[in-house]
Amino acid sequence: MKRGSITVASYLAIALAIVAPITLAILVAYERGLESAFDRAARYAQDALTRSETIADQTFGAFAELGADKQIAPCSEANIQKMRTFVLARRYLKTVGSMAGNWLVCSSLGEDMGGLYLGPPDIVLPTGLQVRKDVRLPFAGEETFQVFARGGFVAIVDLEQAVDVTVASGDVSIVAFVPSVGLPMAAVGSIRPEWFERSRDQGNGFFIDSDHVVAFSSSDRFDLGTIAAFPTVHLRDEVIATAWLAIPLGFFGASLLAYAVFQLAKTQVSLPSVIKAALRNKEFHLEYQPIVDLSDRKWVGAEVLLRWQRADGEIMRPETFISVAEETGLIRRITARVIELVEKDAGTLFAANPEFRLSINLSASDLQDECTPGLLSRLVKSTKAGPSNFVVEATERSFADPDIASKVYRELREAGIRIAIDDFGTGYSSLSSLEKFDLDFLKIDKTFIDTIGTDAATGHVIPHIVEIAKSLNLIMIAEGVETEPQLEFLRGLGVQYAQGWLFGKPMGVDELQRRMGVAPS
Ligand code: G
Ligand code: G
Ligand code: MN
Repeated sequence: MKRGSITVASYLAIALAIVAPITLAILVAYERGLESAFDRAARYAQDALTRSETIADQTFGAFAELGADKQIAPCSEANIQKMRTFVLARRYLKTVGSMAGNWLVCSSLGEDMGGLYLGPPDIVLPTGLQVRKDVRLPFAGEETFQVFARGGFVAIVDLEQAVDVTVASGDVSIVAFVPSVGLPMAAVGSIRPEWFERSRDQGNGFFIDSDHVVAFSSSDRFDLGTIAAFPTVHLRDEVIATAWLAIPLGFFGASLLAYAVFQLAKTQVSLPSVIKAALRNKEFHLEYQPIVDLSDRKWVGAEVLLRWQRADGEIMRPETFISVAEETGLIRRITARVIELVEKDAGTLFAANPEFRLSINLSASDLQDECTPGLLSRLVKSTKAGPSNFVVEATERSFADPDIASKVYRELREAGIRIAIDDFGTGYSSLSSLEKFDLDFLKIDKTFIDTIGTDAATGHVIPHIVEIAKSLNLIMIAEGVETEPQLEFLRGLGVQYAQGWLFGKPMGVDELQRRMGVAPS
């Protein structure tokens, strides 16, 4: 990624870090609000249904009780007494009685109530139940009642009690109705006719109808259903109530995230200037990891590894800064510094061991930089070493575009410096592009060495890599060898050199010097 796009990306990331948690908080608040509004409406509908079912139980219970003994005359003193005790114990029943035609003949209120004309039923339900709605009784003033009759008996109830449930606000509408005929029996508030349609034959449920939260319940014992509804303004209130909690949490999450992204972006953006300061302050040094000959374990060379120790003691690994250095062109100065540092160490190394080989890592852009061969030629001259004392390591990626790499490559060749393909097998280069170059070494990547002796899928790759190396006439160096069995396996395949913790970790030049003297031969 280029510097500019990193900055844009980090602004986007910060914006996202702020917007995402808050949006999430609002969504959560809405979900919660909706849930609690539906819960509330469902509770009202269920409450009304329970009451309605009790009323139905008491009504049908009365019919069964009064008609139980066919021997007793319906309006006998004994039966009227029975009616009285029955009503007394039934909360929703006002009166029960006996009917003839549309006349109430007698009732629990006494014989004197006989001869009250109730009028024809408003509707007769499929079950044979006659329903008279809003009936006035002479002694009850303005109050209206519902009259149910079947088989010559009548139950007079106050159905308003069914929908008289405790509610949290004055604008709740509740209706108890007969689903089979869509007949409302008792209601508070206003009910839209289409709600009956939507709630019929569906058990329990809820929906939002433009500006109302609606819940419905239906009885599985009676032809009875209830609907409760209230305006969605309450939903908004619930959402706002939840949002008061969720949004601050969202803000908190947002600021944490934004801070983290900002810090990350800052180190990314400021890394180039920190690298420049590190170059000025000489914070870079080198370590050397021995490369051994597998036939006798002799230390024949070393890979030069760059280390950056910051003022606070923190060691920065090349992975963290090489790519940024490449993007910003700072790699040129870093490579120049590496060569400068090698120049200082090389003299003593070669004096003790003239055949010793130093491998210097070059990045892909070093291989496109026309100054690189010059830098290396000067190194060869100033160390009074031969060109074969130096190897440059470049990844497969560096050779991916033969046209770009070839000029620097040719000059290095001409100077007699040898070239290794680093991390072989992990890049994307095609073999045909590698074939265009005449190279010297192939470094088998540690990921393949790790699979030796395991049954990982990539475990069978090494023999193929060895084939490729042999066909391209390349000397092999295995990287990251940690165990004797790995060493034996590689030696068996004809791999000539290796590098790894089995022989030595990266170390300072003094330690390298000292241990070279005592290395096994
Ligand atoms: O040992 P270390 O973890 O530092 O190696 C990590 C990677 O960094 C290796 O792939 C190595 O090739 C790369 N590297 C180490 N030193 C240098 C250097 O001086 N220049 C470049 N371009 N890459 C290096
Ligand atoms: O340039 P290259 O990609 O080969 O870098 C080698 C890296 O591998 C360095 O970071 C070095 O410290 C690391 N390394 C070298 N030998 C071993 C080893 O035997 N085991 C492990 N775990 N790492 C190693
Ligand atoms: Mn390397």
